[in-house]
Amino acid sequence: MADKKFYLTTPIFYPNAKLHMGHAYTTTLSDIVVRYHRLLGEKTYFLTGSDENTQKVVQAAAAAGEEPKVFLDKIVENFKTLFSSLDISYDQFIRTSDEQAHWPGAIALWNKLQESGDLYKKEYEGLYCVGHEAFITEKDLVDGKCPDHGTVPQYIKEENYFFRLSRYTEDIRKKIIADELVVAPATRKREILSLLDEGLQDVSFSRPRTATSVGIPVPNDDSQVMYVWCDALSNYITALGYGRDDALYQEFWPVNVHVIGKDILRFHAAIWPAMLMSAGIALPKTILVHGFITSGGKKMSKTLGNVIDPEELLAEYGTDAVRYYLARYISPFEDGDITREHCKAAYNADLANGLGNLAARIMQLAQTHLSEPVAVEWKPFPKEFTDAMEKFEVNRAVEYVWQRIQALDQKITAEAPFKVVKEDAQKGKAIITELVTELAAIDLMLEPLVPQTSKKIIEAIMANKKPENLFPRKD
Ligand code: ME8
Repeated sequence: MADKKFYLTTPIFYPNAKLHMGHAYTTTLSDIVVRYHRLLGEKTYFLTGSDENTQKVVQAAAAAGEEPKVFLDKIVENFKTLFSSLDISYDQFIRTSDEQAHWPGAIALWNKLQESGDLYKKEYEGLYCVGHEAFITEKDLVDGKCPDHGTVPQYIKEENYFFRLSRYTEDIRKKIIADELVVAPATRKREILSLLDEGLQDVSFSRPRTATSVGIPVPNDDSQVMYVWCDALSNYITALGYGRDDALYQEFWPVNVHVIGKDILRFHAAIWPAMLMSAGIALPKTILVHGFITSGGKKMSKTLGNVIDPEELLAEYGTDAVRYYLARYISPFEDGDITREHCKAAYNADLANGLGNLAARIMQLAQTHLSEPVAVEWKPFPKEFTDAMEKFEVNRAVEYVWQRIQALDQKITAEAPFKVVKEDAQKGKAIITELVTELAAIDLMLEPLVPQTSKKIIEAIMANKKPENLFPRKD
């Protein structure tokens, strides 16, 4: 097991604004999956980062009246602060503006596509949506605007390099059908297959330097810079040192899981595999596609006043409560909902009255009646837990852990060790020891989900002491 490796990535986020709940979800889900694999003893590598060579960012900096670099550094710092508040255990944060870490690999990959004859220059005319950082078609528009961003797209006529995506449609289809490239869940697999059934068109892979002030220069053609998605997708290998110093690349590629939201499925399950095939690089093993978070059934928006800011939520409830909510109440496969009311109710019921109360009850008994700490042994995870985690059904894994918490609560009530210990000290102590042992088994499953709480509980067990109030009730 020790030499088994596990490499997982999040999307790299646009640093044009602060991260919102959706980004917090992607990253927390990713962290839970990585922590689980780390606990199994696998060698893990966890990558996240920011997608910086984009017009969106330039526009946002201009709107803020700042130099792009100053603006970017501030936002990226803010991303990292949020990740630290969420206890995201990433190994590397890649920035695509990093000319040392990212650019050589992006250029090396471009050269590979070129060598395969998959890049050609063509005059192009079309509509560009800066919100999407992608060309869109007339039929995508509603009242002349992009329905996702509410903006009128730019009409563009220019020379671009095109990538022969069409050449790879059939090969990608076969790999996805055969689960050589797993697209999970099945609904997303069907979605991408139906897109592939229609056939893929070649895509623009560069923009004229005059059209955008940022971008990685196209090798041997000063007039062009790489299109942002071509540049961004390559981060998954450049971060490992592809085209530069490839020890990590050799060790960790192919990636085990790319975690993405449903909005960027086409880029990850069609364009990216085609680029890799063209370059003769192994494909990702799994693309895990989660849904979108809404609040009160609606997209969060300032106008509706239903925006829940992750920083605010963290300040109110703390790291583990936010992680818990996301893990349990947002399905990794479907759209999910979060409201302040539900957060509070879940906090009080599941954490304050549930886990917090259970740990306090048991450790109070242990501290009072046992003369020394219960020796805990590491036991393998139960099948119910591993099954759910291996399938990325994190919410189901959490439900299972909370069933065990409930069952343990019932055991205390049913066996009443606080009474038994008065009549038969030996018997009472044996029950308390069993309770502590079960609490320790539960605690190990809590580590990927609520790491700070898990640590506090195991420390309390080892010190044979009641922990501090883990989740004070909120009124
Ligand atoms: O697309 N609910 O970056 P981005 C859940 N830079 N998740 C959400 C969400 C929501 N409402 N909104 C966004 C980009 N996300 C590109 C990616 S990767 C090579 C380049 C999450 O900042 C979800 O994971 O717009 C989505 O895929 C990602 O944020 C998009 O972040």
